[in-house]
Formats: sequence, C-alpha cells, structure tokens
Amino acid sequence: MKKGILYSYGKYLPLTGKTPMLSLCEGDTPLAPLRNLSRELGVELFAKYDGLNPTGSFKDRGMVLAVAKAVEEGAKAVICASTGNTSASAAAYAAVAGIPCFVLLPAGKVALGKLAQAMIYGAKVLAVRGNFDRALELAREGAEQEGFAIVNSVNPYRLWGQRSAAWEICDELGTPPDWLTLPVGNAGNISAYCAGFEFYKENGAIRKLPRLVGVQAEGAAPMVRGAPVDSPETVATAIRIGRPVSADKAKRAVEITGGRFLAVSDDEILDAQKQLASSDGLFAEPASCAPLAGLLKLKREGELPSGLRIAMVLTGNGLKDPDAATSRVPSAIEIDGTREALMEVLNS
Ligand code: AN7
Repeated sequence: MKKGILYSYGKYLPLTGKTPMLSLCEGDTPLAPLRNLSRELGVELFAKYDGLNPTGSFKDRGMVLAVAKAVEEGAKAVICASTGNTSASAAAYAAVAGIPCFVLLPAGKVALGKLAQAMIYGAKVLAVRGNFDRALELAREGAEQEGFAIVNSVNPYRLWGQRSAAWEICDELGTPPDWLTLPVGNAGNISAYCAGFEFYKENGAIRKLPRLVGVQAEGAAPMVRGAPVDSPETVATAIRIGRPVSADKAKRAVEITGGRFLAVSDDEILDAQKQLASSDGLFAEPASCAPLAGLLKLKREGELPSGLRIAMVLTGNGLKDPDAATSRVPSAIEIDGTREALMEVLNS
C-alpha cells in the first residue's frame, strides 16, 4: 500500500482522476501514551506526535492536498506567509511537485531549523519587516498574480487534509478521546479537527465529539481575549499571531464541543517543554507544549477532572528550534580528555 494522506484517506478527500498523487509519506503518526505525565495529572494522556511528519510538523497533512490541487488546477507557483512550519512544508511539496515556492516570513522571528528547511527545499525566501499578520496580507496580494496559488489555510484544501489527524486518532482509539487539546495560532488546526470529528460523527464512525481545548500564549491570545492583538509576542514563534484567519470557525469549534480556550505564559510553555522531554521522552517545539502547560495549569487550579482520556497534539518537532530548548537548561560540562577528569564528574 502506498503511504501518505492522499492514499490513506483519499476516499474522504476531494480527489479527482487528475489530482497528482503526491506523497512524502505524511500522516500515520504515533499516538503515544504518556505514562509519567498521566500519573502526575491523574488522567489518561496521549500525545499525537505530529512532529514526526516528513517536514517535522502537522502542516504536511494539509499541504500535500493543497499543492496537489494547485497543480491540478494549473498553478505555476505557490506562495504563503508563515511563522515557519507552513513555509517548510510548502517548500517540500512544491519541490516534489516541481513548481516554484515563494515564502514570506516575519524577519528575525522564525526558528532557525524552519528557515533552513525552506531554503534547502529550494523556496524563494522573503523576510518581511513586519509580523506574520502583515506577511499574510502580502501573500494574499501576491496570489492575485496569474498562475499563483496561495497555500495558507485560507486555501480550503489545507484544513481538509488536516482533518486526517482527527480520523487517525478515532481509528486508533476506536472512540474519540474525552478532550483534545492543541495549540492555537491562526486557528486553522482546531477548526480542522472539529470538522474531522464532525464528519466522523455524521457518517456514524463515532458517537460524540471530544471537547476541544485550544491553548494560546498570553502575549498572542486573541481567541482568549475575543479581540485581535496588534503586536503579538511569545517565545513560541509558531503561534505569534494576532489576527487568526480562522477565528470564527475556531470559536464555533469550541462552542459546539463544549470546550474552551485558555492562555499560558512563556515560562509555563518552556517549563512544560522541559517536563515533556524529561519525564516522557518526547521533544516538541515550544508552541506544541502550550497544551501541556494548559493541562498543568488546569490541574493546579483544580479544574482538571481526573480519569479523563485526553489527546494532546504535538504539532511540531523540538529539533526545529534548538535555541528555545537550550535557553533554560544547564549547558554541557566541559572537561579535559582524561580519565581523571571523567571520574571526577561521574563521582561528584
Ligand atoms: C508547531 O507555519 O501558522 O492554529 O505559518 O507551527 O492552525 O495556525 C504555524 C502554526 C501550532 C498553530 N503549532 O496552528 C505557520 C503557522 C505549530 C505551528 C500552530 C502552528 P494553527
């Protein structure tokens, strides 16, 4: 069997005989039980480890479909704005499709690993003096040019492909979890999960929708505040977004599932990142650790019912942003290359 979202879930996607069947073997990521954190939180916690996708983030699920449909519909190039992961993914799928890719990034605010990816895959990388929200406005203008397709989540195929993550979780567990928690930036992914669960409910595969708990960084929390944020700021650069494109869909997703939005501080995000890695062995980028920070906060405040089955989406790989990860952990111990020096450390 061929691997990848267009193969595994093609029957639920708008494919035609003319859609190029692109694949980097995206999707089918692990749903890992987190034993130590489950015990600490008093819940049954699973991580949907989407940082193991081919470009290291969940974006590949929707990008494969968006680029395939762009090619099918005659696009000669793709364009996107990005806080990093969308650009890495767009660049990779444009490369396999054989078309140029233009990416607009907020200058100086993209994790180095993501920048390296966009460049090595061969995208034309533009660093915009301005934040993500401005870069997206420019990408929309660029996409008005003949032959250009925008592959941000304003492109409906992106969220359609991202529904596959909800389907994988239900297929694996047999039933949906009680809660699904994930980071919220442009608010596309939470909307895609909701649509994915709703689709499964309508076709009888599941009976109820999980509560969707969307977590933002305090300095970039328009969904929590209920209003746009003009100068978003957070260490979790992936979700440094003040005007989410899918705000209305995300609001509805939380309402119809009985879920909620909450905000966590940068310190709480970095603490959660460290704890996830050191207690359960998973390394996720800062944005992806906002949900764990949220669960730990709810637990502290007595708002986390015990015994729930919770799926937490680790949206991006920790290796993308080593600067954030190393900012608050002890550095290496430098020693002379001698047995004595080694023994001194081992016995101290
Ligand atoms: C790791 O790459 O917006 O709420 O341009 O990279 O669907 O936006 C990334 C977003 C969560 C938020 N986790 O998802 C981009 C971009 C990671 C991310 C989000 C992003 P949405």
